[in-house]
Amino acid sequence: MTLRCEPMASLDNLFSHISMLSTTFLVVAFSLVSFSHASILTATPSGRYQSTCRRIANAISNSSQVFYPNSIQYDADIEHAIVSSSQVSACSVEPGSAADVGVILRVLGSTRTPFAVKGGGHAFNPGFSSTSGVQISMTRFSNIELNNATGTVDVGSGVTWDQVYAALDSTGVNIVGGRIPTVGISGLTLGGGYAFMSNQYGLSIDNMERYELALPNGTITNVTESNKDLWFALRGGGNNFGIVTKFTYKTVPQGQVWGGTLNYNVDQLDLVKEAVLKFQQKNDTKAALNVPVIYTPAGAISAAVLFYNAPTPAPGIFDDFLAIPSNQSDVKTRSFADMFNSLSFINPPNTARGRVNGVSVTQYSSSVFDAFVNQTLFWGGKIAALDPNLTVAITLEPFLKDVFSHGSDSAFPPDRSHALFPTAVTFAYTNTSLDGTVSKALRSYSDAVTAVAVVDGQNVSHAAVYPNYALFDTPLEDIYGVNLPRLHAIRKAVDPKDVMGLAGGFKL
Ligand SMILES: Cc1cc2nc3c(=O)[nH]c(=O)nc-3n(C[C@H](O)[C@H](O)[C@H](O)COP(=O)(O)OP(=O)(O)OC[C@H]3O[C@@H](n4cnc5c(N)ncnc54)[C@H](O)[C@@H]3O)c2cc1C
Ligand SMILES: *[C@@H]1O[C@H](CO)[C@@H](O)[C@H](O)[C@H]1NC(C)=O
Ligand SMILES: *[C@@H]1O[C@H](CO)[C@@H](O)[C@H](O)[C@H]1NC(C)=O
Ligand SMILES: *[C@@H]1O[C@H](CO)[C@@H](O)[C@H](O)[C@H]1NC(C)=O
Ligand SMILES: *[C@@H]1O[C@H](CO)[C@@H](O)[C@H](O)[C@H]1NC(C)=O
Ligand SMILES: *[C@@H]1O[C@H](CO)[C@@H](O)[C@H](O)[C@H]1NC(C)=O
Ligand SMILES: *[C@@H]1O[C@H](CO)[C@@H](O)[C@H](O)[C@H]1NC(C)=O
Ligand SMILES: *[C@@H]1O[C@H](CO)[C@@H](O)[C@H](O)[C@H]1NC(C)=O
Ligand SMILES: *[C@@H]1O[C@H](CO)[C@@H](O)[C@H](O)[C@H]1NC(C)=O
Ligand SMILES: *[C@@H]1O[C@H](CO)[C@@H](O)[C@H](O)[C@H]1NC(C)=O
Ligand SMILES: CC(=O)N[C@H]1CO[C@H](CO)[C@@H](O)[C@@H]1O
Repeated sequence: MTLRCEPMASLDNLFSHISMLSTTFLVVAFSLVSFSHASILTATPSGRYQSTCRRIANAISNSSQVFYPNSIQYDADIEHAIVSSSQVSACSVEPGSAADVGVILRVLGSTRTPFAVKGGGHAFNPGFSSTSGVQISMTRFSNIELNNATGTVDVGSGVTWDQVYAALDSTGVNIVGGRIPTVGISGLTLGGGYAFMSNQYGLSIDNMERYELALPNGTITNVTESNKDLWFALRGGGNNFGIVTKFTYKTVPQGQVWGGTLNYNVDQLDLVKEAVLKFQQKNDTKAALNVPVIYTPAGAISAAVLFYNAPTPAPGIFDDFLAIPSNQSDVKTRSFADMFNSLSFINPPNTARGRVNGVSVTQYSSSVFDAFVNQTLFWGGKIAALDPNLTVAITLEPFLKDVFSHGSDSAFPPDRSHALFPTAVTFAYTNTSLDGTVSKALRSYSDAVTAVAVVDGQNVSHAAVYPNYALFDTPLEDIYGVNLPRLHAIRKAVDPKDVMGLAGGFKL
């Protein structure tokens, strides 16, 4: 059965959403209009890689195409979720077959041309899926195919999670993946994949059947559990081992869910903290909780995204959150796709610049919660003085202690014996001179919270940072830990000419 992809409607964003509800906090008046990044970026394309572009155009089949600046396709291909992740490339290419991805990799490798691979384009780190060389966009890999007999879904690597959930809506099954619309399946799955259903089934990488992969030398192969090394490496190892053209996920049963968002005002933070502390004592695999905390000049405001994987939650599980006075609630029984689509407001507008870092802790204790709030207010205040458009938004995401017990050894996480709460800290801003300042702030933020967690007794001074949240200069040891030597060895064997080293990312 082939399912149709539904395009997403244009998105609201978290901060304007909350502002609409509580007009006192109109601190973040982001425009909701989306722009093509080509019209924002000022650089002109380098002439340097034009011969590579032409060689690719001559080598690919008619299912694929090369595009140049001043075309609609080129603009779409270099576009990212935030503007600081977009770059002016010499050309873009939209491969239409796995074989052509192999052809393209061979040309790029033999000419040593810098390139980038873009799935959903949600990387916040500059250069991770953008380049001044050849921009590859996987957009033509758009198929979503459910095979209910084998309990698997094939998903093309250009697909985004909203398209997946729309296609699987009312099929009675689902796959374990992203929580926010427009994020790509590719980057999320290659880095790990924290999901609403992770307490029940693990990460996205714990629910894989197969990868169709264009190896760095251009050969197309299927990677399954029987390929010991690549199976290990692809689950968390990012874009180091080739370009994935198709992900085959195992399905899980899916009925109606219960959930939605509660928005709280400034003065409710103590109650939110108490509720978070109590929630972490519970042990229900069907329950998931995300708590955004957002900087405003008047203090930190918070929200609670509640999720229960059944039409009715277990008695009492979310009562503490429901009891806190809230300005708005859309918590109800609904389809999974409807719950998911209601969270599109968490995306920053695509005109913003942005940086994210992950802070891994094993518990949101009282002092760790306070440290997150303090750092959010401290850096929010400092940087808002340089950019009134700043938003600082973090998301607390507690999981059960055994969240990593649902899968086998993988590149990430390096230690599956206990949970790490990955905690995304996001800065979105428009002042173009602040990139370095914000990166420094994020490092300092992370160090400060980690120090408090260590004092709290948490063994996190070298806890693995989630690769999909980690700031670009995070040392590889702090992501892959004890797995690093094995990953280096696999990378050398699979990519002796370091072709994937021509693309940005956490490079092994
Ligand atoms: C609003 C928001 C919500 C998020 N929610 C979640 C969440 O719920 N759970 C979670 O775990 N993470 C989440 N993330 C983090 C997310 O997993 C990463 O941003 C991820 O990198 C996005 O994947 P992408 O395909 O959209 O990004 P891209 O920028 O396209 O790619 C990211 C990386 O993957 C590489 N890549 C992309 N496609 C391929 C391919 N086909 N083959 C090889 N390499 C490839 C790129 O080269 C790049 O290095 C969220 C991020 C944002 C911004
Ligand atoms: C693409 O090429 C194939 C042969 O390789 C041909 O059969 C097909 O008609 C071509 N399609 C288009 C749109 O040109
Ligand atoms: C797929 O299988 C599940 C049981 O595993 C069933 O509930 C569902 O109705 C099936 N869906 C379709 C579209 O056949
Ligand atoms: C990968 O596996 C699928 C499904 O079994 C098969 O159709 C495809 O031909 C395989 N591809 C390669 C390159 O072996
Ligand atoms: C959680 O519940 C499961 C059984 O449902 C049990 O095996 C596990 O030990 C419990 N964990 C904690 C921390 O209570
Ligand atoms: C808040 O953060 C600042 C900056 O890191 C630090 O100097 C201060 O001690 C922190 N306050 C508390 C109460 O932790
Ligand atoms: C942008 O940030 C710089 C510091 O990096 C600051 O000097 C400048 O005043 C800021 N611009 C505006 C318009 O606030
Ligand atoms: C803030 O946003 C407004 C409106 O988009 C813009 O005009 C202004 O230049 C931005 N300020 C900074 C410091 O970037
Ligand atoms: C602490 O964490 C490190 C990984 O960061 C691990 O190697 C070590 O075994 C842990 N120590 C204890 C006592 O759990
Ligand atoms: C390509 O790389 C794979 C994996 O290392 C290897 O098995 C294969 O022989 C290589 N193919 C060619 C043509 O070199
Ligand atoms: C319950 C609650 O927090 N209500 C707030 C909703 O927003 C308005 C406007 O900001 C506040 O005045 C209320 O206190």
